[in-house]
Amino acid sequence: MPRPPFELDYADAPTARALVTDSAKILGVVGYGAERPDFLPASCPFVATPLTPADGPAMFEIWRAAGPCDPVKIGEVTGARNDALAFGTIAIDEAGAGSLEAAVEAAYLGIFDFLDATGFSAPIRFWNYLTAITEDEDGLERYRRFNIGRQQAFSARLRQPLPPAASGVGGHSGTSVIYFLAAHEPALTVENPRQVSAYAYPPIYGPRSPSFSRASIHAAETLFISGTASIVGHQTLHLDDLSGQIDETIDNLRAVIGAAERTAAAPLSEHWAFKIYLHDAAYRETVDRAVETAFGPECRRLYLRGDMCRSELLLEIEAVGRFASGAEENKP
Ligand code: 3EB
Repeated sequence: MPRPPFELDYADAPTARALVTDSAKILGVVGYGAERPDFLPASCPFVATPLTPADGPAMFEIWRAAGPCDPVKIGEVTGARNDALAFGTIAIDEAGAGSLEAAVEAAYLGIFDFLDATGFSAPIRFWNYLTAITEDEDGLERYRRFNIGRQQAFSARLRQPLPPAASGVGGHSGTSVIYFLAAHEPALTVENPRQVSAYAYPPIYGPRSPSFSRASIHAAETLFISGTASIVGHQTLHLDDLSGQIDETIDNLRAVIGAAERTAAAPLSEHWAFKIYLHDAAYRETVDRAVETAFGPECRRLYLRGDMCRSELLLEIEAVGRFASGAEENKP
C-alpha cells in the first residue's frame, strides 16, 4: 500500500497521548470538550473547539503527516507544515472587532496572510465552529454575519474561482474558531446534483451566500465532503422528522460521492471517517445504525453535539474518504 499524505484519527485522551508520541509528524490536533492537553508537545498546533462529544469524555482529532512537520506561526494563525500540506488555526476575536462579520473577515485575512507567507496558496478544507450560531445579533443572525465576513475575505484574497469544502457548525461555550488544511495546488471542487450550490443560495438565507463547495478532491487521493444535511435544492426537508433527515442526509452524501467519483474518474474506497453533528445527543443510536448500514461497520465515526446553521436541521454529517486507486498506487 502506498503511504497516504496524512492520517486522520479520532481518539480519546489515552489513545491521543499514544498517537502524538512521534510529535514531529503532527500537523495539528483539534479538541472537543478539551483544553490543550498536557501530553501534547508545545510545538504541536492545537485548537480547542466550542463543541463537545455527543456523550462520553473529551475527544481529539489528530492530523498526522507522512513526514516530519515544522511549526509555523504567522500573525494570529498557528499551524504546522511539511512539503505537501499545511494545517492552521485561528480564534475569531469578537471582542477586538466591531462586529462578528469584521472579526470573521479579519480572521480569514489572517489565514490568507498565513497562506501567502508559507507558499500554500490553496486552502483545501475549512472548519468553522461558531458559538451561538443561530442567535440574533442586532437584527441579523450570527451565521449570516459570519457569511458576510467570510465572503468579503474570499472575494479579496481567494486565488481560485471556487471555495473549497467546509463545515459551519455552532458550539455552546468558548471561543469561535476556524481551522484548515492547505496545499500547493487547489483541490478539485465537487457539487451535489441534488442541491443548489451553497455559494448560489438565494438571499432568503442571508445577504451573502455561504462560501463553500460540497466537496474537495485533494491530489486525486483524498475526498473531503463538506457538512451535509437534509437540504434538497436549497430547502430544508423533513422538519421534526429524524429518520427523514437521516435518510435525506445519507442520500446527499451518496450523491456527492457519485459526483466526486465522476470528477476524479476513480472509485472511492471503503475507508471513511465521518464527523457527525447532532442537535440532540439522544439521536446517536438511530443515526449510528443508519450510517453503519450505509457505509459499513469499519467506517470511523465521531459524534459531536452541535447546532446546525439552520435551526430546523437535526443533524449534519461530514466525511473524509480516500480514492481506491490514488495516483501513488500505480508507482512501483
Ligand atoms: C448547508 O448545506 C448546511 O457555512 O461553511 C454545511 C457546510 C453548512 C458548511 C458553511 C454550512 C457550511 O447549507 C450548512
